[in-house]
Amino acid sequence: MPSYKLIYFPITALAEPIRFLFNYAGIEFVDERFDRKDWPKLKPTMPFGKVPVLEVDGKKIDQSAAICRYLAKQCGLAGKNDWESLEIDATVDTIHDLRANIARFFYESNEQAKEEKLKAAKETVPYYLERLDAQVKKNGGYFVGGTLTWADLTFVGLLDYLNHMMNEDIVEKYENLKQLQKKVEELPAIKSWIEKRPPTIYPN
Ligand SMILES: N[C@@H](CCC(=O)N[C@@H](CS)C(=O)NCC(=O)O)C(=O)O
Repeated sequence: MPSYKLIYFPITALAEPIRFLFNYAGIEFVDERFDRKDWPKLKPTMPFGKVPVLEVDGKKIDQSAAICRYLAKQCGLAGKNDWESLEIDATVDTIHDLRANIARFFYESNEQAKEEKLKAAKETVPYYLERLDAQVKKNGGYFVGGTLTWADLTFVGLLDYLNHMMNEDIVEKYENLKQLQKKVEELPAIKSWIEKRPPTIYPN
């Protein structure tokens, strides 16, 4: 088994689906959370100046979804056939589109532009959530194939970050997504990870 070190800010966000997968798979990893003030010094040492970055036997690789897919393949969460794998990939890309829509407003520093982008997010977020909720309903309580996949772990892993940015529980009105969140958070490996993980304190 290679040695794994996951490098990220001291928050959940894009690293959390990866941490969920490591825990679900029972694979040991070093969960390295650097101090924000060290980022300018660390940034040039990352392949594309971004994190999360996974070090595999000392080799650095980035892109959170690619890392998740790699781990999912190792623990049977990547679909039963190519079609399911494609559905999972598409779902994960949609989840990241949703995240990008929210982040667009959240990280806007111009007050007026932020207001407009929030208005846009308030329309696009329900658009995505209605469809994701219907997808879960249609697929027996999971996003794909009636069984747990890394699309489910991605969604639930990102949820507290999305909630933080929207300043509300975004799945509150979506029964199927709410049930999915509950199911994932109650998986023994995920439950014990959530209990022991360091608290996320988002910067103001
Ligand atoms: N597509 C990449 C996005 C990575 C990304 O945007 N990372 C942000 C943090 S969430 C980052 O490194 N920001 C600091 C910077 O750009 O200097 C992934 O999914 O890993």
